[in-house]
Amino acid sequence: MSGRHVLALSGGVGGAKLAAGLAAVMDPSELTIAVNTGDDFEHLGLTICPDIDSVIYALAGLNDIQRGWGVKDETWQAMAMLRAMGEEDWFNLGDRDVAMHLARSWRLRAGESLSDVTARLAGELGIAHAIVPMSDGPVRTQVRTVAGWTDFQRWFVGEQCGPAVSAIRFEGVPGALPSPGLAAALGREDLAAIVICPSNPYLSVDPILAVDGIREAVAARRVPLIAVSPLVGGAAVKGPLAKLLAGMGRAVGNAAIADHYGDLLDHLLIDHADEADVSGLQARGLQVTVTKTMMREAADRTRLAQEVLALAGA
Ligand code: FO1
Repeated sequence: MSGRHVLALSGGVGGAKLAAGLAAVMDPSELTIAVNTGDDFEHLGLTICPDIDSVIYALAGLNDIQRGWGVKDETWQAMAMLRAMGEEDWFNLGDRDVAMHLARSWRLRAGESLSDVTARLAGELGIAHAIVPMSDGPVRTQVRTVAGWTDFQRWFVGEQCGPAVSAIRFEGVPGALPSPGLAAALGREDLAAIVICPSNPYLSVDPILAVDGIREAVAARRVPLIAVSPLVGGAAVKGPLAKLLAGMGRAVGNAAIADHYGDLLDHLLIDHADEADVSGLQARGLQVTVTKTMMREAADRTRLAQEVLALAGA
């Protein structure tokens, strides 16, 4: 492999961990992290971009590991005050975290693009690597439950993923162009690999692939597409993936992940706990690496990143 650049596609928490691992072992010139913005929404007049925030906080070393989202050493005075004033309190904005949403929102309102705002805020927090939104246009994930179509965060946080999901759609596509950073990374002569971080295929990666031209560009690539499975031991590490699969009548296993990505996928990294999946995955022509995919410590993230890069030849 002659290329050196890696394009990583990431959702929130799990994806952000591998993205942080890649950033820890790669020069900023070698990595583009394109992030799902389907989870974004407007709340209390602020534009919240949860997956961009998760990636920025993870790379800046500011992420709260226990909670899984938001900033560490957080306090909640603003929420308490909002509650006292009878404002909506189903979505928690910490005192430190709210600064991110304030800074992003006024800059967007002043006419800056989401790409520019993201690059600026990440840079100010000391991040040298490129974190780019999948698109500068609004794309909003919605889920269909018995109650009808619901905005993603309303279901995910407001309803704690309770109601079963029968369909998912991404409002704004077609019509949302890839961000300049994502388009540039896909077009690079020195692209070595596309890496799908361990994020939810349906809720975090599909929105990225749904952006105008991205699925086609990824399908037409001349480089390997390497995914890290978001499943460990036949269960989702975090989030509603297992519930979504069950709702589709699918067993919670790597076969479902492989089926979902189909021909796009060349190589799947799975956890030791799922070793039994290897022969079935190989039988469908996939290359499979069995490793430790659970990332509890910084050392886990960098080791997994190194393994992915070795497979990419980058
Ligand atoms: N997740 C929660 O479960 N509860 C919250 O109150 C919450 C607030 C929140 C605020 C800012 C932010 O950037 C993320 C936040 N998240 C919260 C996480 C987020 O809803 C999800 O983890 C992602 O959208 C899924 O990737």
